[in-house]
Amino acid sequence: MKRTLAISASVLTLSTVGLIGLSPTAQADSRASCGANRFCLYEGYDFERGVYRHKPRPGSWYQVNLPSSINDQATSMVNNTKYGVHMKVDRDCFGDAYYAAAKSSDKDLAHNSGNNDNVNNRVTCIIIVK
Ligand SMILES: [Ca+2]
Ligand SMILES: [Ca+2]
Repeated sequence: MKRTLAISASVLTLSTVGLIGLSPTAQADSRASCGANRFCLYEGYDFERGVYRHKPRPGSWYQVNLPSSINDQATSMVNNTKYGVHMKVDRDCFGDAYYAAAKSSDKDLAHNSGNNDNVNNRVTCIIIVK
C-alpha cells in the first residue's frame, strides 16, 4: 500500500512539471538534444520544432548563410560549441546582430536583455567567431 502511494506521488510530480513548462531539467535536455559541439537554431520557442544543426569547421572564423529551411524562422537557439556565434539578420552577415556566447542557450530570441537586437524570425547568417 505504501509503495503504491509513493509511485502515485512521483507520477503526479512529473505531470506537474510538464504543465509548468520548461524546467531546468528540460533545458538541460534541450542542450543535450542539440549535440556536443553543435550550434542549433529552432523554429519555435523553448527549443521546439525545425532544428538546424551546425558543426564548426576547422580553421579561422567564417560565416554561413542559413538554408531556406531555417532562414528568417529561428526563435530559440543552443550554442554547445566553444566559440561565440554572431547571428545576423541579413544575407552575407550584414544588419542587426545577436551574440550567442560559447556554451549558452536562449529559449526566446524575441525578448533579450543587454545590447542584443530583436532577431526573432530574422536570422539569415551566422558567424563562427574564433
Ligand atoms: Ca520562429
Ligand atoms: Ca533575415
